[in-house]
Amino acid sequence: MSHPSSTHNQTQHWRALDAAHHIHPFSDTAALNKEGVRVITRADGVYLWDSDGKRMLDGMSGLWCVQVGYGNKELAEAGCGALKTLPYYNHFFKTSNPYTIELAAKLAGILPEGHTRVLFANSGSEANDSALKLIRYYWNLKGRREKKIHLSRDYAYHGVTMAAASLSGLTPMHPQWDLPLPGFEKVPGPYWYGAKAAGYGDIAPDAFGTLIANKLEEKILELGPERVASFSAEPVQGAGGLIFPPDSYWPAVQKICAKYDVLLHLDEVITGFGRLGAWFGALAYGIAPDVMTMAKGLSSGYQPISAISLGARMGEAIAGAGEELVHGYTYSGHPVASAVALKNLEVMERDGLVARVRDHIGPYLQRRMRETFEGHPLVGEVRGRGLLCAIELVADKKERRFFADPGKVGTHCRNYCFASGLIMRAIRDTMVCAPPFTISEAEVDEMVALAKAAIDSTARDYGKM
Ligand code: PXG
Repeated sequence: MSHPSSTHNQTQHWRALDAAHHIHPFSDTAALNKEGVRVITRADGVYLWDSDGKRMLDGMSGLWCVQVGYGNKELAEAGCGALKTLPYYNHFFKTSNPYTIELAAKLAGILPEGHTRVLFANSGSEANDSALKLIRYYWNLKGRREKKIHLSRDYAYHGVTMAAASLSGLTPMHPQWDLPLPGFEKVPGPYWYGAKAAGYGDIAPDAFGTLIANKLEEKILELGPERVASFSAEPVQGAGGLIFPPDSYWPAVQKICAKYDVLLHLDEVITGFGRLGAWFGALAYGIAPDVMTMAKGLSSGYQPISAISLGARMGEAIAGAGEELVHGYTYSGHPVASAVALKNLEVMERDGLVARVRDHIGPYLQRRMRETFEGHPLVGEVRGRGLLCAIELVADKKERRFFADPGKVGTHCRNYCFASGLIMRAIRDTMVCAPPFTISEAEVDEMVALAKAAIDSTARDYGKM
């Protein structure tokens, strides 16, 4: 297969230009420039190649998004077709286009009940920002102008706009920007594995799920239900450490939101489009959200596109408001992105990729991970569902005690992964994977073997083996 360039000089050249002119997201620019970036030049299936020709197994689907795997020609052709036919037009001037119309209708067919209307944006952050505006608008339409507080959870990741970062519960995301904005409040998340370290004692998962849901109720009562507009949450927390709620959590949260008339906003940016073996986390956990946001897997990451879907009560109020909705982006429902997303959903449906995650490759990955790591001296817990899996590296397995300097051991392990050609995320000391839905059993075996070698080496370096 052709390759732009694999010479060492070419890599040096790109590194120098990147260091001189390009500031990277979530990176220490000075440190990165000293080290030099890895230049990714091509991808196919579950593999990436860098400019020196090194091959890597992408256990993260990019950033949790490449559901159909790399190199899908049908998606490429759908994008090319739209680029040639209608490279751009907008939806502002009483206009629409076939790609976006068909995509909206397709989404209405797979979304949870009542979610028949969607708006489009270009990223998960924008979708969440838009969702919060729509929540405010809904309450204003209802004459409940005092409902302005947005609740969300510790460890939540909702993106980086002023509002989405305010909604996020990862505290390092705030000080550089004087965030959160006023009116954003946090409640604890249902991180059962961390419960003991957080001082909750030896509590069973379901009891913990109920206890944490009750903290939401306490917070609503403390702030005054008449002031609380919404509760935002990821069905499974992703970038915060792959936190799966105990079974008791979501039913309790749903009841609390209904009881106090708090709109439930589900952020399905990671969990949407089959990651858990159901089209949405809402369906996997039986949640009925008022508003949902989605991105990433909507186009398998092939194009930047996101969507906000409205459940019946928000949809009817907003679509029937009888006045201009003063919101929208130049690229809302971009024809090329819409064409690619539409093809992506068609391919996922036709090839049964969600069922594959639910019935075959998801269970296979979960079984292989558990049998390989549950007895490992450095591993406290293996948790996962569908094609999401986390391996928690701990100082004391029996006591569920974390390492004193969170992130150090995880980064150490991630460096071993990278060196051996495996891409896994380290979130604090949790190793995380979310491979493409097209991954084969043999590729899962390869991923597990590389992860095992990296975790064994880490364990030896920390005197655990
Ligand atoms: N919500 C969730 C749940 C996400 O995971 C966003 C919103 C924001 O999406 P955009 O498209 O604005 O980036 C995300 C994004 C990581 C990582 O390191 C995760 C994300 C983005 C970047 C890095 O795990 N998630």
